[in-house]
Amino acid sequence: MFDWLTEFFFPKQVSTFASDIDNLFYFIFYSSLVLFLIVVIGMVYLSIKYRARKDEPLRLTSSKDHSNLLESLFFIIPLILVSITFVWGIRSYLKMVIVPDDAIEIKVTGVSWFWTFDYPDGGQTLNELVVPSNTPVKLVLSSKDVLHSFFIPVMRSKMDCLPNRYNVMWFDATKEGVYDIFCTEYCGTGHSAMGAQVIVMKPAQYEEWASELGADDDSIPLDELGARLYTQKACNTCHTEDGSALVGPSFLQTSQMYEQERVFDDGTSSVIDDNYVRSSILEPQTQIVAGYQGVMPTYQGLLNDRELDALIAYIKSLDGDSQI
Ligand code: HEC
Ligand SMILES: [Cu+2]
Repeated sequence: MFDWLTEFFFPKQVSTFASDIDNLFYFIFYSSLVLFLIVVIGMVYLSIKYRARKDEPLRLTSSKDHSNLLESLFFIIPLILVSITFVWGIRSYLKMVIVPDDAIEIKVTGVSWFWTFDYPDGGQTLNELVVPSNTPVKLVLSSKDVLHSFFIPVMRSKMDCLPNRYNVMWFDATKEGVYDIFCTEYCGTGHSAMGAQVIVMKPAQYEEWASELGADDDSIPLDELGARLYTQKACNTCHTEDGSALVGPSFLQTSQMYEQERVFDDGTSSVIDDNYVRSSILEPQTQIVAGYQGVMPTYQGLLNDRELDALIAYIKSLDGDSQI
């Protein structure tokens, strides 16, 4: 009913503790606003009332310059406000850090510049976190390279991702839907592209989705599987299909330049063929295309052989004449 009011400052509230956190913010904000108005309006009023007037003699301040009542109030009111904030704050904080025992556990890994999610029953997604609604979900976060930070605004939930150690956060989503995820730790040129989405499904729907996730893609033709991997594995955050260069060269260009020389930033060159594409995916740092930066992450361990074949077939199919 008051959605417009709560969404004025904050995005939708989708987790169990979101409203608590927002309400604490409103409490601090509005009590500060009230105190601000009392002080400022009082000050303006008194300075007008007691301003110096030309034709009036100087009025001396009353000798009653001290009030125990007023001074106690000045002390007690802020003390009450600060105590409420403290107790409320620590209770909300504990709710956010104590993970319920029955939470399902999903592993989140930040990689420059995408996210991978590993599910309890096997299977992995990229840049798409799928969770059941009304179920506690525990996320175990880490990073493959630099510092990242995982933030789901609608859940009011955020945690740093560090290489070589695990951090934990959790939430219980109350509404089905698709919501944004951001990286909130500046992590290099691709930082702003490091967005993902959380898809909240009904628990039954999630079960079905999770059981299909592990299922193999053997029946799909290679180039179609490749096209799917292009978005699933986040190649599309840095490569396009339409010829325009993004962080990396367009796959259309790679496709059109098949059997031609690719020049690297150290002056060497190599013919673009299947082996070149494969090693570009698995060992991107060994040959850096001239004019680009060596920022592509390695996909070693993230793609199996069929998936590599699929990506190669897909890239080749882009220039129209299919050479598979
Ligand atoms: C973070 C950005 C980024 C992501 C994600 C990324 N790449 Fe790259 N890629 C680059 C950059 C930059 C280059 C050029 C520099 C180099 O050669 O390493 C490149 C180069 C390549 C090349 C060589 C292209 C040519 O024409 O010489 C291939 C092939 C390639 N990437 C495939 C992929 C595939 C397949 C994926 C997804 C599985 C992917 N890349 C994901 C940034 C990225
Ligand atoms: Cu990041």
